[in-house]
Amino acid sequence: MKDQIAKIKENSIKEISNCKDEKDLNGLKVKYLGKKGELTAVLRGMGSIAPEERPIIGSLVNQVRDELEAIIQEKEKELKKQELETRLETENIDVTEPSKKVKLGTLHPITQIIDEVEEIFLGMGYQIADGPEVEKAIYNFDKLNTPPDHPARDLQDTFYINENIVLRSQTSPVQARVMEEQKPPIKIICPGAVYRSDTVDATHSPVFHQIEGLVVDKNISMTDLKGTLEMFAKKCLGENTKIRFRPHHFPFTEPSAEADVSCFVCGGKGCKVCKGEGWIELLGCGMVHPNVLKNCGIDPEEYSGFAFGFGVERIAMAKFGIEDMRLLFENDIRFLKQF
Ligand code: 2NL
Repeated sequence: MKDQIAKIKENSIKEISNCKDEKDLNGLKVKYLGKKGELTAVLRGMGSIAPEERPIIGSLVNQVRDELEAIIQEKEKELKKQELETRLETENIDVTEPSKKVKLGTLHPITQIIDEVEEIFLGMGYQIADGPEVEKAIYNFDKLNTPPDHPARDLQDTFYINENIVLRSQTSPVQARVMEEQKPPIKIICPGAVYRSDTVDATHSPVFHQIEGLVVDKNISMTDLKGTLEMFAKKCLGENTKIRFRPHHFPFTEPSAEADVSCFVCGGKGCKVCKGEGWIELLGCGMVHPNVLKNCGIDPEEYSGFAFGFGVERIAMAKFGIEDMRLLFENDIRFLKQF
C-alpha cells in the first residue's frame, strides 16, 4: 500500500509540473485529491489491511495530500503569472486610435428660449415657479377674475377633464397658487406647457408654452412694469430694441396692455419677419386686478402688482425665423439640429 501511495505521489507530481493551464490543473486536482480521486480510493481500501497498519497509512495519505495541495497551489500561482505575462505581451492598446464619435443632441429651440428668459429674470431677482398642468378650474379661471360666462371657459376653447378640472389654458394658476401660499414681496416667472382647443395650423397648436411673470409688493406701479419689460426686451432681443405699449383688455389685469418691440431683424424699417410693420407683438401685461389679489388672499389696499405673459413658440419663431409652428412639435432631428 505504501508503494501504491508513493506511485500516486510520483505520478501526480510529474503531471502537475507538466500541466499547461488552469483547466488541466483543476482536472488533476479532482483526479488525485477529489472525492473519487486516487488518494481517497486508498483510504477506502484500508479495510483490507491489518488494524495496526491503518493509522500509519492514514497519516501517510494525509501527508501526501498536504504536499500535493501545496504543489498545486504553487503551480496555480505560476500559471496565473504566466497567463498575465502572455496577455501583457499580446494585448496592446493603441491609445492613438481615434475614438467612436458620440452624437451630441441639441436643446430644443423652445427649451433654449425658456432657459434664456429664466436666466434674464433670475438676474433681476425673480424666482421660478411651477405647478400642475391638470388644474382646478377655480385656479385656472375663477380666482383670475374670469367668471363662468367668460368665452375663454367655453368647451370650444378649453379641454375639460370634468366640470371642475381642466388642462390649464395659461400658467397664471401657478401664480395664483404662489400668491395663496406666500406673502409679498413676490417676484416669480412661470414657464410651462398650456393647452387650448385650437386646430393645428402654421401659427396654432393645442399644446404650446407660455412664460408668465408676476410681481406683488407695496407701491408697485405701471412704471415698474414698463421698466422691467423694457429691460427684458433689450436683454432678450438686443440693446437697441425699443418697446411700445398699446391699451388692451385681460380679465385678470386692470389696466391692461399689449407690448410690441421694434423688429429685431430689420430694426424697424419693415421686413418679412415683422410683415412690413417695423414692430412685433411681444406680450400681454397689466396691473394685477384687485379682485385677483383679493381672491388669492392678498389685500389690494396694502399691495399692488403687475403681471405679463407671452407665448414661447411665437418668440422662438420670430427669433429663429421659423415660419411654421408645426416644425417645433414634429421633432425632426434635421430641423432641430439647426438651432
Ligand atoms: C398673453 C397675456 C397675460 C397675465 C398674463 C396674470 C397672472 C396673474 C394675475 C394677473 Cl396671477 N395677470 N397674467 C397678465 C396679463 C397678460 O398674458 O397674451 N399671454 C399669452
